[in-house]
Amino acid sequence: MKKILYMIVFLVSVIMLMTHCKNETVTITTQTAETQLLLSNLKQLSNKGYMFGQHDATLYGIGWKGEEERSDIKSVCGDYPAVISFDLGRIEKGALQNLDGVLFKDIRKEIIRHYERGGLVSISWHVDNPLTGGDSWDVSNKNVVESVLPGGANHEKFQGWLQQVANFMNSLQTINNVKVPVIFRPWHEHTGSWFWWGQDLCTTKQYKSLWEMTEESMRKAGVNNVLYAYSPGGDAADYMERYPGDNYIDILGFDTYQFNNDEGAGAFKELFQKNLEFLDKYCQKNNKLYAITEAGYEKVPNPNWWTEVLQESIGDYKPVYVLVWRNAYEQEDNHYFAPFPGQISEDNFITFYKHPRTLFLNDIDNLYQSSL
Ligand code: BMA
Repeated sequence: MKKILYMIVFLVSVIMLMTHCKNETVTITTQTAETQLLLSNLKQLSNKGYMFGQHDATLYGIGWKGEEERSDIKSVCGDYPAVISFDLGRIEKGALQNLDGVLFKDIRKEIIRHYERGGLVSISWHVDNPLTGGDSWDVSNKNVVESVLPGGANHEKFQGWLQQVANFMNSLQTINNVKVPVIFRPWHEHTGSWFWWGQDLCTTKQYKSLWEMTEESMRKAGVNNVLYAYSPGGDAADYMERYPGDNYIDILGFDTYQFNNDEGAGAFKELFQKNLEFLDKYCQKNNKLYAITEAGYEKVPNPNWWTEVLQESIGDYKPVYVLVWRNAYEQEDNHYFAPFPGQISEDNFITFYKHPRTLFLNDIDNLYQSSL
């Protein structure tokens, strides 16, 4: 009898040990050496100046698409933006191209190329609505976040969607099998209510759980080449309300655009200063980085916008980068945020480019080497 009891205790211990080890391998996936190096290099770089970036910069621009080694920024100032961002919207459904009609294989190629140039890559995710079948902007139902969390009707389905994102992150490998470190910036602009994960569409607890679940799923899928960025769209007053916590976030950002013609510049500057002041204090105290994850003035109708509005709004603060949104190639859309040859802010952009604190690709050393 005693023997049997010992046997049972032994077997239970072995099973517990195995389960424990299994969990360990799952949860203790640390970031790759390149990802850790990138983070420390970014911290040093923010003392030198702020990098300039643009979304989809090398994929298309005004009047062109899919040309190698081209970008509207480069056509204007002769240099690449130091940061390029890309969007994974529709990857969750296994689509071949994203919501802006760009093939994921081209996005992957451009990410690896920009890494090889030594520049920084950021990734956003305008994920479709898993409950209604609509897009990110479909806010017709307020239970979407709840439905993807553990216990929700769409939880399993959404785990599959997260797996698609993880597969893409894991596929970002050079020919030497180095995994390319990227910034991942999901669940952005949640302080507004225009995305299904926005302010009025879920509770604070649900929003935080969404982040926790996302990062946990990435880790379980072996994603170890990602730094996470948080980017509300509002102002500093409600900045921390839904902050997932320092354990989840590497870079604290914000998305702020100028609207309503030139009179909007005052409001833009004010919001910028308020956010930057708050972030500067918080990040110094907590050893974090901050960035302007999205900014811009559509069609840049102010010829001096770059120096008189953007640069002045940033002042002496130390964001690691400022990124403007895309220059859509369909000219008739008039949806662009950076200058291109002939655009009215072109000359002023060159002045902005030459300023010692604005960093373009040639101003930075390779962000993945320890020479910084
Ligand atoms: C928005 C617009 C849309 C685009 C989306 C994702 O701000 O540019 O046209 O589909 O970003 O890139």
